[in-house]
Parts: sequence; structure tokens; C-alpha cells
Amino acid sequence: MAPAVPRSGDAIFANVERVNSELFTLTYGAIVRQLLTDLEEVEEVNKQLDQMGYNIGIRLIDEFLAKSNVTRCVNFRETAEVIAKVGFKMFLGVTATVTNWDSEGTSCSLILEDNPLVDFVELPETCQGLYYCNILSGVVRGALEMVSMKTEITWVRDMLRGDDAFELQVKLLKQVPEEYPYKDD
Ligand code: MYR
Repeated sequence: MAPAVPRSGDAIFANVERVNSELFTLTYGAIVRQLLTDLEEVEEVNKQLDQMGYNIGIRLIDEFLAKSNVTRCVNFRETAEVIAKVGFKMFLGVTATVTNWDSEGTSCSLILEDNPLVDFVELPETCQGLYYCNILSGVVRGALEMVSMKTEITWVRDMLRGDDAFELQVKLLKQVPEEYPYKDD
């Protein structure tokens, strides 16, 4: 039966967004499940998810730069804020908090209190070593490599392992200066 009061456009869009996000979450879950079946070893699945993320990240950076209008960051601190507030929002629908900076400003943590990838997810005993969200670390690593930053990314906290948040440590290993493509003669 049709609703007596038509839903407003906003409500319909919110609903479409929710359904898209659920579909995305469930699709990711199906991919992880398939990898577990095919690869058998949890360590191999972790590697594969990271590699898939990396492959996505090296392509996603173009879309990110085009859509966000973000210009060159002055330092790694600014880059981390851009990833947390603009990148995560754009592709995951949530923002992260940047914290735990080292004194050189080359290592920090991105904290996610809310992570749509893990809605409906519970890890069975046999998957305790799984980094379920490893695709995210791969995406960030790939995207940063495309803007000349080599990074090492590690999960420090994981809610699926009983922690109170997701914490990704991002370490800048090397920043390759970009070469100016033309020479003045
Ligand atoms: C620059 O200094 O060139 C700007 C660098 C901005 C890098 C932003 C990378 C965005 C990564 C998005 C990750 C999304 C994960 C879901």
C-alpha cells in the first residue's frame, strides 16, 4: 500500500545511500569470505586484501584529487588531516581522527570509531589473525605512493579483535621530490 504521506526527496536519498552502503559492506564481506575459501591461510588473505587496496588506491587518487580540489599539502601533518577528513569521508562516508604524532611529524595514527566495512561482521575463532579491513591500509598506501609518499601502514587497534576503535598507524618512509618536467634553457 502506498504511504499516506509521500516521503520527502531527502528521505528517499538517505534511504538510497543507506542501501548502497549496505550493499557495499555486504559485497566486501563476500569478497573476504571468498578469499578465505580460496587462499585458506589468513596471512595470505591479509596480503591479498592489502594488494587489492593498493591497486584501488593508485587509481582512486586521481578521482580524489579531481573531486576534492585539494592542492599540494605543505607537510605530512596536512596530508594526514586531508586523508582523515576528506578522503575517508569521500570514499567511506566517515571521518577519522588524527593523533599519536611522533616528534618528527612523520608517523601518526588515524582513528576510526565508526567503520561501515564491519557492519554485520563477526570473526569466527578460525579467523582471529585476519585483518578484515586490510583493504583500507592498501588504499591509503597506494594513493599516497601516487603523490610521491612511500608509507608503511599498520593496524594498531581493531574492533573486530575486541579493541575500542580502529587505529591505523601511518609512517612516512620516504618522500620522493617530484621532478619539474621542463628544463629552462
Ligand atoms: C598532496 O599533497 O599532493 C595531496 C595529498 C592528498 C592525499 C590524499 C589521499 C587520499 C586517500 C583516500 C583514502 C580513502 C580510504 C577509504
